Amino acid sequence: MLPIISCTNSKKEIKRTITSSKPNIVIVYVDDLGYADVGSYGAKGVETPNVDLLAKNGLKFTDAHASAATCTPSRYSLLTGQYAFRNKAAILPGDAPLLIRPGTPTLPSMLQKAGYKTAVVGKWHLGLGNGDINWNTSIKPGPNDIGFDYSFLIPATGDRVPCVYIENDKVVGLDTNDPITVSYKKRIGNEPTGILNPELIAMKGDPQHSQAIVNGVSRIGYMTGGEKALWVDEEFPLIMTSKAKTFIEDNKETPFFLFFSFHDIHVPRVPNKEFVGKSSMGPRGDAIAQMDWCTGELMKTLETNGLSENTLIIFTSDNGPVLDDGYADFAIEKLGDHNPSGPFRGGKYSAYESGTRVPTITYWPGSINPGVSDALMNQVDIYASLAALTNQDIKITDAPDSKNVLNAYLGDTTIGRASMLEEAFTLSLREGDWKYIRPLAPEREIPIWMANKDIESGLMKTPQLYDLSKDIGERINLAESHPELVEKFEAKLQDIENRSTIRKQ
Ligand code: NG6
Ligand code: CA
Repeated sequence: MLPIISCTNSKKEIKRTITSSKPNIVIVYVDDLGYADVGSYGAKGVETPNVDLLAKNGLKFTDAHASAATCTPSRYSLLTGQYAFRNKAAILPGDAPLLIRPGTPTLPSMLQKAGYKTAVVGKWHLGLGNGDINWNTSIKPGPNDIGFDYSFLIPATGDRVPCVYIENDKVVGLDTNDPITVSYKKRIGNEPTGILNPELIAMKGDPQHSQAIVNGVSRIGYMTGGEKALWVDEEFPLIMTSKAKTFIEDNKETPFFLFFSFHDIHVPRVPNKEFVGKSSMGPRGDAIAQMDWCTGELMKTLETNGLSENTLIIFTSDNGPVLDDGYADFAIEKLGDHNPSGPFRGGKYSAYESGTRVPTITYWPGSINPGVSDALMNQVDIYASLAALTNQDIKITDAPDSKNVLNAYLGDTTIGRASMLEEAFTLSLREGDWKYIRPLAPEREIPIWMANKDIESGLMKTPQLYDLSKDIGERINLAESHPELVEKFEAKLQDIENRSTIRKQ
């Protein structure tokens, strides 16, 4: 039975049947893409025709959030339906153990039960193995042990070693006579580093990004060996789209779920020569153009295989925008009049809205009506919403923070969440248009590298309270004039932390 979606909103009653309860599902997950970094959300200085087409013919959200202002926590929430603080998820080094332990209910394992073939292609950054990884054997557990049938990974981030691809648990192209060793603690081997040999690198890194040099770019962490397996950053768009294409074509007869997880527009921004100069903003803008091209290639693959009308695409980002994130790539100098955060304050890392409020589009021709939705949305809900779409019962202990807001994703209601958490280096609560930012614990300080980079962290030693209905830019702190609201919202945050307000079934 196909679900009948019916709802009333202030404008009109919509009653219709979606075309399938088992559509293919593609999550296009861009890295560090800010709210206004694509044309349809207000970008200047770069064109994004493919993403704009998704927005024009799909549903464009204005208040949709990654669950955190950095990558690992957001991905953790997306894949587990749990807020990341429950597992103390924070940005991981490249040799961290797998954060989502085998046996944990996950979005892909839920979809496997629903009969889907599942894949992740692209950036992972959720750890691998059990600690003390041997990169020269099968690296387990990994994504294939928590619900993915196929995986092709950048294991951590583009700026962290090891700079090799991992396909289904194995380093691609590894010569066993040239084994890989990785260290995040001390220099290993005698290879040059960014600090010792600045003459070898074109794009200067900050001290953290000045360790191993791979493909002329210095990275975080040290590695030796694996010469033949090392990636070439400029090839990312071609390799990733080709892996995604193959997965789609191989599985077009069964429902499939593809988590297409971009490296772009994270640092180091080293776009393919086809995209160099495509924007007026230097590498950061060119990386946006490259991301748009890859998105277009994905859409083309679906079209040529006759899958467009039977595929739900969710396009979004893992956190807000950042300009200087470790390399001298002129992101600040060449910005022109582009504003990556749009009307919102802050950016990546920040507790202000731009930390988590990201461009989000759902696209499913024939099943989602084009439009704009102001519903309050959070990626932690994708799990329960897709479970509802695919008729999967999920236990109360599975995905405990995830709510079924499928009707909002499909555009049948403009009601999303009433309240939700935003995770940064502190926790914030959105309650409708109110935003409460918890003060930083007395013993904690704003990380020095953040302060040095002029990042508006949103961290303060005193509470902050904003009324976004009148103050979208979070400039007028109402905490002192509304102590009763501060108290109420702090109590609610603690309630969520103590799990007493998790999904009821
Ligand atoms: C930070 C890195 C930053 C980036 C980030 C992870 C420093 C000073 N900064 O620690 O460059 O790699 O981690 O980004 O090392 S994320 O999008 O994967 O969360
Ligand atoms: Ca990110």
